[in-house]
Amino acid sequence: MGPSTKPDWGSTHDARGIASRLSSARRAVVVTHGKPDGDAVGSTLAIARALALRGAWAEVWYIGPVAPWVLELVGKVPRRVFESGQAATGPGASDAYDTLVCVDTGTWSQLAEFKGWMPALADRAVLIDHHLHGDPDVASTRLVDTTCASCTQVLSPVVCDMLGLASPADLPHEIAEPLYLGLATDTGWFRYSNVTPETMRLAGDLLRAGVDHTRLYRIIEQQDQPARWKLLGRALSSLELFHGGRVAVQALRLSDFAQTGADRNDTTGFADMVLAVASVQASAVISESDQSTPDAPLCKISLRTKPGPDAIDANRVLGGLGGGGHARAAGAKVRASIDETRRRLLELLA
Ligand SMILES: [Mn+2]
Repeated sequence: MGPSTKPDWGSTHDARGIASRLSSARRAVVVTHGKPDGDAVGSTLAIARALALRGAWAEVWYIGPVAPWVLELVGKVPRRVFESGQAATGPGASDAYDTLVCVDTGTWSQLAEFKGWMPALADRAVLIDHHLHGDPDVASTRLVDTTCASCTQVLSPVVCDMLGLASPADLPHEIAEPLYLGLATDTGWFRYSNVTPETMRLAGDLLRAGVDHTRLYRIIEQQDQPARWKLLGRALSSLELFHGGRVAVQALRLSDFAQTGADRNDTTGFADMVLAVASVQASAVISESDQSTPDAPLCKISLRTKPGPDAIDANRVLGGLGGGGHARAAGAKVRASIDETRRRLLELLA
């Protein structure tokens, strides 16, 4: 992921243009991808609070499940949480909202629950993202910067402009905190290859604005239940190396989840951990979906790859299975058994 990487669904506005558009909002609904992560939550909260400071009514609509820490950070921001996989009711083309803001995604596949009503608001939709791929018809007004490590990094000049501030260091704490949250989590707490001088400068400015980074780390990273670590034990026991040790695959069956009491979200980070093995260039976790049946098997792949001269493009590899994401982190869903999914993945990585 080099700084010259151009998104395939471009920006229509710059940060200033987006800020001026958002500054005229009166009633806004803010959405993001399902199972919102730190960047999705950080982006929604930062923009909702900036809109509120500008005198607008802004509410955040999440597609669950939401992790327990989410509600701790949401505070007083009005929010609704919809169930994953079920159409979420919305305002349609009504005048209830003059602005729709979509952050940290721009693909219909990640917004499926909202698809019944979102297209009717496309002409008053503002999209802010840092992903390489998206559907241009999600929003007519877009700011997409793939050189940014997080969506909150794309957002930070926008909220500064909305509030008339010269530097993120001047932001109120309630906005600096969610911006830092997105930056820290999407960079693996500033370890991933997407970290740039601009990332670190922004992090410094947000600390100057009063962010308590040790509090955020505790809230996000030190909340595991024992079941997750039991599941990790299963995942590591399943670890196999292929292609001369370059490719690592862990596999989790439905029974692993059932017997440990862990849930789907508990696999977060498992693929990354195995990149610690010297020979491994690509690390995958294949997990059987809870919608999988013997007749219609369904598996989820999560792929992480190491940066460097021999870097494998995870987005390109999983594109071959109908998935995608970033160069170093991507995902896919495959209608096949674990064994067949592994076979197809290894073929693409050969
Ligand atoms: Mn993100």
